[in-house]
Amino acid sequence: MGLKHILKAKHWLRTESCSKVMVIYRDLEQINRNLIRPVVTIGNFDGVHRGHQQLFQLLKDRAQALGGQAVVITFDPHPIKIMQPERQLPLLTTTEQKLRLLAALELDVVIVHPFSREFGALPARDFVQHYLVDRLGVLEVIIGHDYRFGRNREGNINLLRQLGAEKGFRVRVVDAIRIDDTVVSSTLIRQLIKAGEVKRAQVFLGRPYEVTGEVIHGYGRGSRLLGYPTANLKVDNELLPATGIYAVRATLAGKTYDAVANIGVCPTFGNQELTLEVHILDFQEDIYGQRLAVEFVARLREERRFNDVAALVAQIERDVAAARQIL
Ligand code: RBF
Ligand code: MG
Repeated sequence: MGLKHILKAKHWLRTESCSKVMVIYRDLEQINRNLIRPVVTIGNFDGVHRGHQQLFQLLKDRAQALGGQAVVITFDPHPIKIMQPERQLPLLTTTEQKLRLLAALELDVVIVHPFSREFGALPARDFVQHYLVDRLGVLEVIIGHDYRFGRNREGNINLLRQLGAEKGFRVRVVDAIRIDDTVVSSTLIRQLIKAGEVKRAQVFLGRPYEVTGEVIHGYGRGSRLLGYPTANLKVDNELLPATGIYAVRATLAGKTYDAVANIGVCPTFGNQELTLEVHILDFQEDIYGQRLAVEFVARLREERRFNDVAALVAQIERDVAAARQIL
């Protein structure tokens, strides 16, 4: 099921294990006291990294303790894209990836609210009253220590606690987590991916960085000239790792394969545009038009210009051997 479809209205996304179904709402206005004793968190959760994962675990624990539902409110587009469009903020996850990750974590309800200038201008108090209290009937809010909300980012933990005392919900604040003495943040992970440090990024993400896309027609040199056919991707994500050659895992129609990927301009041939190409090991099928997910496991080397095709082919052979070792 494609996400455009998922996002149209209320929908259900099954978790990997199929034991549980997560309900997705497309708008806070769709909620009208229909949630069960909701324990709620609010945020962008770009990357659904290990800090977010820990917060979601607490959310689930509290929901279970209170006999209620674990509810995530998030936004699409990301508020920064609307409020500060001049700021470059390549996101780690598409909304579809975010929803799949949240479903895999077995959350009960996700509300993906469409963020607009109008919504961003809502006073923090009104957001709490109209949505959290009136529509959701929130029991408890769990929130990151630095979370800000409402007009001019005026809402913070203190205001939320104060409103909670007035209106009868509890507030729990979660601190950033540290791994290897480093505070886990989406910003840090973006920097690592940009630098090609996919292994380090994986430590903070809790899984390899993944991009998705559709297989489109490339130059056709891969199979004809080199004997290494590549699937060229029309990438959904805003952020690609640094140019270079990577050992990756490619998932196609639910099946995962070892593969090598090249991100770059193919200086040997001088392409006009940056491409992501994936050569799936021991695989010959025609997959044009299909969707592919690519997980970056390790960076093998820089992209280089070779003087002749034979030298490039010899190097690709070594890349494939290196990828087999790693994967
Ligand atoms: N092209 C380059 O110009 N320089 C490279 O270093 C390079 N490394 C590659 C490594 C692998 C594992 C693969 C699959 C491709 C690589 N290519 C490289 C891209 C190659 O030129 C491209 O697949 C064909 O031109 C078809 O588009
Ligand atoms: Mg190709």
